[in-house]
Amino acid sequence: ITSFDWADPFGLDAQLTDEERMVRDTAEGYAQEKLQPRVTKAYLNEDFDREIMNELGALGLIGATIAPEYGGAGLGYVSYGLIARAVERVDSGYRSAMSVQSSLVMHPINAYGTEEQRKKYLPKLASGEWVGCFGLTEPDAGSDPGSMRTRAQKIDGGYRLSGAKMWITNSPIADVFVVWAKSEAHDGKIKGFVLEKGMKGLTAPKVKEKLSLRASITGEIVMDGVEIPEENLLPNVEGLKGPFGCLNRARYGIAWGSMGAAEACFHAARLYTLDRKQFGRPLAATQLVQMKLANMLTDISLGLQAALRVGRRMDEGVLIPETISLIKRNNCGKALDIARIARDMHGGNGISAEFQVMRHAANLETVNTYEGTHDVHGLILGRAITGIAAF
Ligand code: TGC
Ligand code: FAD
Repeated sequence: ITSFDWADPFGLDAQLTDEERMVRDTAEGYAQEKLQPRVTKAYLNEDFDREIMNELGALGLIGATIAPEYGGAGLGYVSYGLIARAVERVDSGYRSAMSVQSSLVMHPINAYGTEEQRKKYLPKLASGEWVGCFGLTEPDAGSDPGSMRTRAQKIDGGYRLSGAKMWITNSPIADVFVVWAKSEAHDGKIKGFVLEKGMKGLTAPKVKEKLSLRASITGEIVMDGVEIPEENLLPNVEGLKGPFGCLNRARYGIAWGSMGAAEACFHAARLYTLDRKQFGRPLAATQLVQMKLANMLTDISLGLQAALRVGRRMDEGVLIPETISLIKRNNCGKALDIARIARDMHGGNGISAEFQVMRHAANLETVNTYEGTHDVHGLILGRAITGIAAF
């Protein structure tokens, strides 16, 4: 019989390759040494430090799955997941910045773009010299992106884009905007376009007074007849499968990332309740507290194993979107429950920024909502189970 390791019950570590362990250690080291010390202030001041993109880029943590010839690290999806987990252990907002750039901006340019677009954009996005954002959601089209109003009108030599996107991570600081619009020249089908900062008619005002994900910057994208050349169209995809192809990858990363935030809360709750004494004994000596810790450990261990399974399949070239919905929904929902319970276990201290857990809980409210809400992923699974779309 081998002894039980409460921090890694199923031996996740032993299921990784040497390369994956190295990536994990690099990401964990950076996140704990460089991100953890600045997160509380950034969160309280609602401030995203732009320099973080360059730091992530310098370590190869942006666009990790993109080929080295375009500035990526050429790693697999399990490595990408481990990066998300390490970064989100500190803050979901930092993971957001990384996953939007990697999965929602670099991936579509890599997968749907031309060779010229790959050469022009990917290396600068990988290094963090440029920041990218992804505009799908609109004020009146969130869970139902097919009802978007943004239009691309054909003009001589290119397109004119009009419309507004809402709740866009990184947009106020973005250099590159991947925007999805219904294109007149393509029978009204959804196409992807690459916009650049400074184009006439393009603005990206910041969304202020968020009570969640405050260390991440969020904004609108307002397009008032923005004219772009033909070469800024992503030619190789049309329809909703374009943006969904990006979302598959980001949602997969979030399934890992949310478990990182959950682990941070679980470990904090364990240490706190071992240390804190009430009624003459540590809180951890009570049955209620032990049950909560056992539940946390169970959900985290199962969630990580499931994410690893999906990642291994993706690295084998097998991508089943419903399995990504399953882990995105489960892991975000469980992480949010864990963070709320960890907050409760810290008593009054739990509401203080110093103890971190309430920041994670507030962040996970967003993580449970964006990239497809908890219920929308339930409906995606419901459709797959019954054959009936109930959206
Ligand atoms: P539906 O009829 O199901 O599909 C339309 C077309 O898309 C294809 N498709 C997919 N392709 C690849 N991967 C997937 N996961 C796909 N899901 C669907 C499908 O085959 C079809 O193709 P075709 O060729 O037949 O046209 O579409 P629907 O309109 O009924 O959609 C329903 C639903 C609920 C599944 C979908 O709209 C949905 O997922 N809604 C949630 C929206 C969402 O996730 N938004 C995310 C915005 S980005 C974001 O939140 C970034 S936050 C990032 C951060 O800061 O970390
Ligand atoms: P709605 O779709 O209006 O949903 C409201 C509620 O209704 C939810 O509980 C939902 O589950 C429920 N609901 C919806 N449809 C149904 C149904 N058919 N049956 C039952 N219940 C239903 N988007 C981007 O494009 N790019 C980004 O970078 C980005 N970043 C974001 C960052 C932050 C901080 C936030 C908060 C959001 C971000 N989003 C981004 C948007 C995000 O993807 C949407 O908020 C999300 O998809 C939900 O859309 P909605 O807010 O319009 O809610």
